[in-house]
Amino acid sequence: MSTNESDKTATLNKFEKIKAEKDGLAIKDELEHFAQIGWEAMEKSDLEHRLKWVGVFYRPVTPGKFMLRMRIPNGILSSNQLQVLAEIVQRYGADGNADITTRQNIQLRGVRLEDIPDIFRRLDAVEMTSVQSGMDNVRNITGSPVAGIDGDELIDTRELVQKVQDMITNHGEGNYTFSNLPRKFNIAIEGGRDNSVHAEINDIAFVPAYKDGQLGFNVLVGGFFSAKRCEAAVPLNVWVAPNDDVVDLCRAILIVFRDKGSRANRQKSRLMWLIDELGIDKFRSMVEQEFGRNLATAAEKDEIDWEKRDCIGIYQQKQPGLNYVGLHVPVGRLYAQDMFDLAQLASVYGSSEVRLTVEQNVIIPNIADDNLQVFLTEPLLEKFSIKPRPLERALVSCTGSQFCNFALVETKNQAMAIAQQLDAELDLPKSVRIHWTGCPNSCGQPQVADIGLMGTKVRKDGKTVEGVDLYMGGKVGKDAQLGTCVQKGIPCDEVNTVLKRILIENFGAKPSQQLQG
Ligand code: SRM
Ligand code: SF4
Repeated sequence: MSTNESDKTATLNKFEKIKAEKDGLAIKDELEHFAQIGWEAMEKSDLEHRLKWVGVFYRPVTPGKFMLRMRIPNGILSSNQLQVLAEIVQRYGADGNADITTRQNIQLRGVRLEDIPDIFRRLDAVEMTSVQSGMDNVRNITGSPVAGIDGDELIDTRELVQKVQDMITNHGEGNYTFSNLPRKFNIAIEGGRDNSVHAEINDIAFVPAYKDGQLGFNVLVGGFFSAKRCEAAVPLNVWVAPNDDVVDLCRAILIVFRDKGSRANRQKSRLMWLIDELGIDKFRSMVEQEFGRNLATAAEKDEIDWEKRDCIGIYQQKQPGLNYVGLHVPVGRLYAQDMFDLAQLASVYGSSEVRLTVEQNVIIPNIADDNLQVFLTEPLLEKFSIKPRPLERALVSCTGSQFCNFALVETKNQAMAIAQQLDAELDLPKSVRIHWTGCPNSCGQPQVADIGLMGTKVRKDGKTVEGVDLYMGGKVGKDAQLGTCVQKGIPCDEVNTVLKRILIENFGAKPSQQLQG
């Protein structure tokens, strides 16, 4: 080893050393063996880290019951695929459930390691994969949840998202070219003007824009949240046509990140840190070199003003006579029976397709006008409403302490209980987006919410109790901006009172007529 190389190795962080010893993806050939020896006999670095390269997450909170993070490109899956996921969680009885994630994805819970080879065979049979969904890989790629069915859409993102995923994962087989990035990486492709994917919080975001009359994408780079720093993505000053150039540009950016990104301090390894180090112009020219041809400069920003939509409720599609219906799934939590029911509803009334949103909800597309009224009488719609109350409607929550060992607070149950109570106590002119996140990692994206709540520990009456830091001012869609922390350390048992005051003072809430009467 040369001096330079040994210097480089000396500065590698713990995770880089683990990856240097054995690429995380190599684990995919050892799964049968692990299933036989059991998780207790596995080497720690394989158990706690490398399994994440195939989407299998060891949960210290529930040892032996693993989480399986899928890849669901553009958040679209067939009834058949959803049914297979339902069968997997059903097998685990009370331990089995699933969460729709803030990346339009699904995570399964309760999974046993000994079942993984069988589960992977079943996923393979329905063309699903969980490969490279954790650790230093590209996460689920998000796209417009109403791609191909929205009358106002600009670009149908479905095929592009799939192609980018196929390039990165080698069609779901796993791809060593991108299995050792310096850090996690997020890609989003927006197809409308309402920024349904929160473009600006992704490492690469494609945002529709006209250049010389042609529709394509402006490209933003470097958006991310971390405990140390949160940044909105910045313009790369690039416009690409909505074709394979999107795939090639992702490849080029990933290669520059892979080869030049910092592997020393893990808190400073996301793409934005590299952009800072190089400057955006140098970064752009390195990407262009890797891209192999000239990149067009960005198009003028499109000035059409659209409000962010949540897609809950009934909407006519661009296809005459067809509708999509958005169902509210409280904090994204699904049980096996819910998944079977959703799959069945989509088959009976729609086109056997189910879609997910980054707000952790579900859309069933392609319901004919004639079937709509009967569909609306289905019992599942009592649980997954098309008309939730204003606070429940826009509630988002990360996993929290029920399953996540980083969590400083319980999130999902608490978020629901408080939203339901405030919905009962207040009349709101419109829904207010409240996002809960259990720790500063910000998986629940409190910085994009009207009101964000980030878990923390607080001293109250001489005791350490669960609390939150309060974020406000997050704006999505046009003129998106990140919210900032406005109040620190609110004990959880005081959150209700604090939110009530804010909702009345800032969001036009009034004490409920029913309560007054
Ligand atoms: Fe996240 C780590 C859950 C979206 C930032 N995230 C984790 C882990 C894997 C930590 C762990 O091992 O326990 C959590 C798994 C808990 C569990 O059992 O579910 C976890 N993150 C989630 C999910 C499930 C939250 C949710 O309830 O929806 C989301 C899964 C998305 C997916 O399908 O892939 C999720 N995480 C996000 C987002 C939001 C987004 O992508 O829009 C962010 C902020 C955006 C970003 O990454 O820039 C996010 N997660 C993090 C971070 C901080 C990253 C950093 O650069 O420091 C960590 C910790 C880390 O990577 O070191 C983390
Ligand atoms: Fe876990 Fe923290 Fe992410 Fe919530 S924000 S899922 S508590 S890592």
